Amino acid sequence: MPAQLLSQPNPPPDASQLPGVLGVLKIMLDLNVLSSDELKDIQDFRRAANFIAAAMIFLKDNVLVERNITHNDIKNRLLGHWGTCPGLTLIYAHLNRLILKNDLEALLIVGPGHGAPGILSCLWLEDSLSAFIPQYSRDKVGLTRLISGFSTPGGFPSHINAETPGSIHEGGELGYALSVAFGAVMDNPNLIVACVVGDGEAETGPTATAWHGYKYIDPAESGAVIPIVHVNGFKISERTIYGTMDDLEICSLFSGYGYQVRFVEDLNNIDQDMAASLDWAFSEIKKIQSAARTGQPVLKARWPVLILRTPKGWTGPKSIHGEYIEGSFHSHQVPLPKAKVDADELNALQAWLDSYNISELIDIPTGTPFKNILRFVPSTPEKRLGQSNKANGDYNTLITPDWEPLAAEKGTQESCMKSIGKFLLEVIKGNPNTFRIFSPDELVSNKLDAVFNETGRNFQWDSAARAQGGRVIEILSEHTCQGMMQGYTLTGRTALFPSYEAFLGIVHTMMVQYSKFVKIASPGFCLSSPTSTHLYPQAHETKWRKDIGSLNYVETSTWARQEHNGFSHQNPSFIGAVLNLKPALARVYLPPDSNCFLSTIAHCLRAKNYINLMVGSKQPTPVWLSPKEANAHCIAGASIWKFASTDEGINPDVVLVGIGVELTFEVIAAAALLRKEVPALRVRVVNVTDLMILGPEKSHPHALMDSDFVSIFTKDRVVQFNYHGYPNELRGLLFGRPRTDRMHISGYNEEGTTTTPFIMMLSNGVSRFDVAAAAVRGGALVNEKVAVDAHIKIGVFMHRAQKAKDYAFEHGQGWFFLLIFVLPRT
Ligand SMILES: Cc1ncc(C[n+]2csc(CCOP(=O)(O)OP(=O)(O)O)c2C)c(N)n1
Ligand SMILES: *[C@@H]1O[C@H](CO)[C@@H](O)[C@H](O)[C@H]1NC(C)=O
Ligand SMILES: *[C@@H]1O[C@H](CO)[C@@H](O)[C@H](O)[C@H]1NC(C)=O
Ligand SMILES: *[C@@H]1O[C@H](CO)[C@@H](O)[C@H](O)[C@H]1NC(C)=O
Ligand SMILES: CC(=O)N[C@H]1CO[C@H](CO)[C@@H](O)[C@@H]1O
Repeated sequence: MPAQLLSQPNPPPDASQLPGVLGVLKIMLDLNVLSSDELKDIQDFRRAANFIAAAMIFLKDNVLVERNITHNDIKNRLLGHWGTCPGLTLIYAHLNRLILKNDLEALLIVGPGHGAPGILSCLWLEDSLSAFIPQYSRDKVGLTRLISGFSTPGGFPSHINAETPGSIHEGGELGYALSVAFGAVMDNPNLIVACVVGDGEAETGPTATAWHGYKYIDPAESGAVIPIVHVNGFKISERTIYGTMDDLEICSLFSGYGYQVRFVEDLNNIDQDMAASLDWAFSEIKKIQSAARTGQPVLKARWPVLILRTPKGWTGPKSIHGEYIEGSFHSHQVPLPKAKVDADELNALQAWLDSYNISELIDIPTGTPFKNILRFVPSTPEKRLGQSNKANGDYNTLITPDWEPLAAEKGTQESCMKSIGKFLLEVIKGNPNTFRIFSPDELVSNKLDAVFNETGRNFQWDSAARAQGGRVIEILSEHTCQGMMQGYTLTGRTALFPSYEAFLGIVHTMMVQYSKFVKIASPGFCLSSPTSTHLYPQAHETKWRKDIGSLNYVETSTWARQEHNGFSHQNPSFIGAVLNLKPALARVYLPPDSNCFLSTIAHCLRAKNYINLMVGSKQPTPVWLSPKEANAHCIAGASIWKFASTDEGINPDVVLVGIGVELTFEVIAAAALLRKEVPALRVRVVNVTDLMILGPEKSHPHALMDSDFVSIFTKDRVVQFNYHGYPNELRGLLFGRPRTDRMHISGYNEEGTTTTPFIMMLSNGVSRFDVAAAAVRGGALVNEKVAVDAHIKIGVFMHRAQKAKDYAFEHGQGWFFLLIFVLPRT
């Protein structure tokens, strides 16, 4: 059956031309793209790669099958995924040809990352493993290590990860390969990223939305993705949706997404088919790119997509014990799981491995591949998929502007988001090709739109926005924003993901997967905290990976100001997600005012290899600190706010701690109330901007020494925390600090509705009245003067709270920031 080309080709490079009506046309292809020598050599490469991949799953000894295999040669635990490997080696072999032919700069992103053996075998063949990990030399010793060590302690794991040279994607949780690929090509005009999407993976929500990625790729400024859907028909044990779709269905679906679809499926001629298809895909890309690069961009350009149909577990055993293996889900993992004990399975394995005739491909005595099979391996190491600089260390240092000129005046009110919007505008000006913002349609809502003074949205299907180099991608898919940010960051650039607080949890597990990659990858961790000489467990496990920028999140539109959206928009749980990461990577900041936020974001965008979460308000809130004070405060992570404390905080009866903008505001308001109503009470107000300082000594590089902790929070006084997030998170952090029995934590308590901001504070027990009452209770334990009429004062505060509630119900509005705001000038 000849290969088919379905759906209409790209319109000629004429900006005025719209794509025609959907049609299906079949074009007979020239299936003599490869000469007979080339065909043999590319088939031999695949055959060698498939042998090595299969051997990796089974053999601990006799790895080149120099004698008949015995049960003793079989690994004790058989781990790995065979089914996807033959498809991956086919793609790899042909990408090499495409790279060599066109002198490309290319990366491969493998959605079915469980196919690690298929990729590792190709990396060994092209000698990219030993370039980073010398023990995997391209000889018998190295090959023996690779095969026998795979999936055993100390060897390569069974999923693609940061240890895999050339990889920029943690290959465990499926669904993200495509969005990562789109992020990687942005602002990399010469880069081609081939992206394999499994047909199981293609069923995921994140992949479904990522198909739209091209609508955000400007072919003049960015490179291109070649998506390859690997339709092998099965997932772990069920058929795939794509496997049951016929040509017209698949073609209609992808045409609707905006692609030109081409099937690669002629099993008798798969190499000619694949070679011709990749040539075609690349030539279509070139057409689109050269049109855009000569000032004639194609509106709604139709980019290529390949649909690769090969049997799952192709070239593996056909069947065993009466069950099909090749072409069925039985080949997904280990096709002969009892090979260690079952004679039939052992014989089947022998026959399977023999079928590759490995002695024709590798010189058995030395373990080196014969030259012909390496014909298409690029001779320049950096051109090999395993050694591209794009995957490893082309880090562009971000130029961060001074934020002090943008600072608000102490004593005024300013929105944290408006302030950092102005800062981001400067960042964009200073870094026109190495910084992007990925946002789920919330940039204006989050009050970050100052950036639009300099830049725009980069939406190629919007004729008003396209081809203008916009630095902002606004797609209403948190998954796609996250994936693009990952791809962009891991190829050496810097990105920011601002989001509503409530919805960042959508990418929780994606962020965790990414952090696993960074944990294994990053060399740059500071190993000791500034306050201790203790060394932290080394996070950096891959010595050869270089620095990358941090992943930067800004959470705003927080639960504290959801008076219009209400309960559905209240969910600070992403903080906890970041807190649970490896401490060396995780950074959570809740800057109390806009100057502190500026200082924080400037730091985060400069910092490398972290996951930074910054939480703040978009509403105008008091500016407590001058730029100089803000800097000092942010460096310290927490400090005693003398102006809000009694006697500058000396010798307190009670310590009140604010964490988060609104919650700190309530603490300061409580302190002012107490000064007036309970003058005998000695109050210390503490601001915490960096959550990580709270954890027990040595638990985190930022964690305070116990002695410093005590000097801020005292040895024995009641400490009342007013915390933005879920109280349990703070409890978890504080566990292990001296005398936690005196610490009380109020925080978001799952109470909310469409109401006033102040009622939101009241219903979660974090209002100034709650804080003031708690302060009196705590202070009464050590201060007789406070103790005598404590219950009366507490009654007054609770009464005032009720009055505030009544007022809001009567008037339909509250007085959030009206009440008291007298900032002493210092
Ligand atoms: C999000 C997610 N859900 C479930 C799994 C478990 N899982 C691992 S492999 C797999 C099937 C993958 O099928 P496909 O993408 O077609 O890959 P291939 O057939 O090429 O192995 C599943 C469901 C996973 N890794 N990630
Ligand atoms: C290896 O096994 C095959 C059958 O699988 C058998 O024909 C052959 O004789 C065996 N060779 C040796 C050296 O035992
Ligand atoms: C392996 O060698 C045998 C015997 O020479 C031959 O029949 C078979 O086709 C070869 N297999 C491959 C995949 O080249
Ligand atoms: C944006 O541009 C407008 C009009 O040119 C100007 O008034 C405003 O100050 C600018 N804002 C920033 C943050 O530069
Ligand atoms: C106003 C005030 O007290 N600010 C303090 C916040 O923390 C920093 C760092 O410790 C101090 O330098 C500031 O004085």
